[in-house]
Amino acid sequence: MKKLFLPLVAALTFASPLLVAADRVAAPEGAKVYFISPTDGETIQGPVTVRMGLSGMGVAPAGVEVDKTGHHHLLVNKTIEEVDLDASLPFSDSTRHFGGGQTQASLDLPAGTHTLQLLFMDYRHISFDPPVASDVITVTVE
Ligand SMILES: [Cu+2]
Repeated sequence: MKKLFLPLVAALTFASPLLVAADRVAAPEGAKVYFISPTDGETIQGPVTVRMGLSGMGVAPAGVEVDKTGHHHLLVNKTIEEVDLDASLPFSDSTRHFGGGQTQASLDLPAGTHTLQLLFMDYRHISFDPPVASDVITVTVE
């Protein structure tokens, strides 16, 4: 057991991050993701309608591997600097996936000021290289 276990741990510890990092798919040149709505600084009443724009790439559902496609992710009160871009993005209220290929969503946010950022990722929920991410916008929900 010991003989088998130690090399396995060593392999996972040292090899795994390198393999994942090397595995990031290159983003097509000029690929862009951006908010159609809301706009930066907007004040909103009720649910926030998020319309996600994309150019230079196409949308495909999660799990479907097609060249130059991926699906939208929305970071709520979080930015890509706080995300491990080499790993599959976790599913949470602050890291939302639109794995069905949605380009629009209705978001219930508590009253107050929130930041939003779009991050377009591949069929495995892993970032492209360089990341295809929008500007960070700030919205106020009344
Ligand atoms: Cu995803």
